[in-house]
Amino acid sequence: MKLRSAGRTIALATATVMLFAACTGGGATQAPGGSTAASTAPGGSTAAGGSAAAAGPITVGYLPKDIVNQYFAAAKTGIDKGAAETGSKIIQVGPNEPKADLQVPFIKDLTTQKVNAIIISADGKDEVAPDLKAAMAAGIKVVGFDSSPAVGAYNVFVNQVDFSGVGVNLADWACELAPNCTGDIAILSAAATATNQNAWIDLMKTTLAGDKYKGLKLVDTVYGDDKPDVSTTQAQGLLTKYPNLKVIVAPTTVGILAAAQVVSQAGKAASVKVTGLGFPNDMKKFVKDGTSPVFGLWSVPDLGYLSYQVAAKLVSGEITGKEGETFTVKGLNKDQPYTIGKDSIVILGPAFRFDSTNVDQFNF
Ligand code: RAM
Repeated sequence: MKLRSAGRTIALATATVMLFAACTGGGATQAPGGSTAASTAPGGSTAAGGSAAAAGPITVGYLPKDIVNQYFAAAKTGIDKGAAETGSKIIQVGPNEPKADLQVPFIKDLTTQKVNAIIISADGKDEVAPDLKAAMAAGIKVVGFDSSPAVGAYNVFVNQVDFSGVGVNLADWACELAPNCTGDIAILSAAATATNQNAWIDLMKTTLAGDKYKGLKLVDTVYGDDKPDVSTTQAQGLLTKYPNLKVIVAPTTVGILAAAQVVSQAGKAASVKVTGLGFPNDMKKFVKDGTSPVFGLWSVPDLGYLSYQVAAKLVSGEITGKEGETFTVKGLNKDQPYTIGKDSIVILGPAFRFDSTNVDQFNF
């Protein structure tokens, strides 16, 4: 799915902003083991076809890539909103840095705790798979979101947007920002093992092979590990190593901010542009100073809210994760049904394109 046109996006922005007003407390980072909402007996059930609101309280382990990245705090606001509707308990756990081997002990611990469901953004799809499979064997429902565990190691993966759509958008924005769609471009990614970034990058490369992009030369892909300091160093390294660089493409909210700061502070906004996936509030000033005229993202709280609802519906038995199953979530997808697709993937959609015409209308 391609990002929506500016006109359509503005209309959707209002809904997003309202959602944020309704469900965020400022997006503060949660400490490991923090919880929300009242805890009651887990394992509520509902008749098949019933809404999640009728599903009763459950206990859900929330395991983001790391607990420092504000992206996952934003997602948690949506998870908390869903939990609050049913009195469910959310147990947030996770590493201080996005490393798959550091996620494994948390999966084991949540399994021992016999939570009803785990919502995970995987730092590496294969590393976490054996323990997620063990959790599933113990009766725990596993919802991958944002960055997918390996197929077979989750019941449903909630994807923010269609992978190939993001790949096309990244290539298109680079083309739009490079003079006459020509010159050197480089990618500043998150962790090298991140399933979501790797999928987007692969599909961006496929897109770049098209005739329209023949003037663009992808000179490097570097990894900032979703850490501000590492991302900053990597962005500085790109500027030094590639004096003719025209665009840095950072498909990570941490990387795009670091790259924009580096380019802006180096006084290079006239010759090097930054694009990718970022929060409007982080990037507004870089839209204005010309460093980052266009970038995109989806509603991160909506992604969390949908992930919670999918977890609740799996626990209640309303869905099993089988391809072709449908379900609705009030307030999302214009109240129309979602359909579980191949590899048990559900796509949130749509994402937004941000530029000078609309970025000020967003507040997240
Ligand atoms: C970072 C993380 C996250 C990704 C966003 C776009 O915050 O890597 O997984 O979805 O960027």
